Amino acid sequence: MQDLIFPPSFQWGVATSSYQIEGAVSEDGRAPSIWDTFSHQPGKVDNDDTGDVACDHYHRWQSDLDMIKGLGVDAYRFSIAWPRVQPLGSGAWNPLGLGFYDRLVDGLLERGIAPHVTLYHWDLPQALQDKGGWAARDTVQRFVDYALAMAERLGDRAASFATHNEPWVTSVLGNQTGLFAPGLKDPVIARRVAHHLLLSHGMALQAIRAAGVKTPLGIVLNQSPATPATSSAEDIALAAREYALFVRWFAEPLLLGRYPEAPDLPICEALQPGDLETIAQPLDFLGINYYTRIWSSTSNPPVPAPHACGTSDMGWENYPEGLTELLCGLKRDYPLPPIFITENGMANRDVVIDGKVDDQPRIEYMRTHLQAVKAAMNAGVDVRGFFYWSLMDNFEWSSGYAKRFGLFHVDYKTQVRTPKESAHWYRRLIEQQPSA
Ligand code: IFM
Repeated sequence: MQDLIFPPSFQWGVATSSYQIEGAVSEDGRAPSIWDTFSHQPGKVDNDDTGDVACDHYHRWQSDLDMIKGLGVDAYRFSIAWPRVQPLGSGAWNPLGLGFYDRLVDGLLERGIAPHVTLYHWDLPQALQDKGGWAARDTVQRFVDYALAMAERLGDRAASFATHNEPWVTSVLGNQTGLFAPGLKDPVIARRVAHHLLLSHGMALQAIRAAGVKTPLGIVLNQSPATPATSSAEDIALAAREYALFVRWFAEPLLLGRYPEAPDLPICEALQPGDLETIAQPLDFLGINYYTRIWSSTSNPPVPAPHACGTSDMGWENYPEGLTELLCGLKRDYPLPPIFITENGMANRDVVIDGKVDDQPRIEYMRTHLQAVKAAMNAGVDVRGFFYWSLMDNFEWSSGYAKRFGLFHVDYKTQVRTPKESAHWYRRLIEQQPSA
């Protein structure tokens, strides 16, 4: 592991999100989110799984925090379920929901773990979707009110606030392909949603800073480099377009205050004067979620990606070099704030045998991706931390519970958590880092 020694101040963490682990969807005043509605529609999620119980973290949070502490990590990234703290997305606050996150944050601090809070990881209150969801400009102000309230409540204890997790997913998978909640299939709505997400991020940062909250503020983007499958002009052009829609469409307004321009790129018709200046607020950090690369082939059938490092159970190519390529490309193209790798991990077909889960492919994935992070740091990219996705197996959105990303295996019948070999490996890796 000698090649995996990081600077003493580097933060080691694990990540989860509210709907994927909490369960208790109708307890203590929580109202439905778009994911409750979506997952209860037959055929939307594999096996018709829902987040009704998930990992039952809402009840088991204390032992889950002990489990996190046992890993020896410095930091835990989790999200707040908006419909738990403000059930209808506007108006009344729910003291029981607020109390849950107060206790979670205090419980982390008692265990010496830094709480990194994501404000929106896709569980929009259904009441707001009923009024147009993120396609409606009014939802922007609703989010700003919610974000400010959370920042004022937890800002004295949180290590950071990220406004949104992966706005590309909310916009494209939720509103263009319909694979995720709310399940719409309209590219114009999807672009409007993307713009409103970015605008709500900028306005939230303005409001939180104006209120005097000093906690570091940022946003989390899912990003991938795009590789042309061949050296043909068509494949090269496709890779450039896919990179523009996946990476530049979000990075450019945030970091340069403009949308990427090219004749074949769509325009954003929701854009109003002043929006871009609002979106481009200074960032204290940028979170990057990386899993795989985009492979761009115009052939029919497409030229297959090489898959030299194997494939995850999601069918995604393991391509660690892509993380170095991505980070170095971002540094080349944009003025970057400090970077955190807020998610990286793989789904594996994990089974418990004699109380053990021997997930060697995951260890290899982590080892090679951490090497890729180091290579980017050696090339001058300012990476401050790494959060493995995910702490434990959980509700993998439209794939349900079949896909397992966790360092801990979850038996959904008994809720027993079993550390996988990768959890032991991660703990040993963190143990051997120089102390801060
Ligand atoms: O589980 C998701 C997470 O919610 C967001 N980023 C990607 C993960 C794996 O698909």
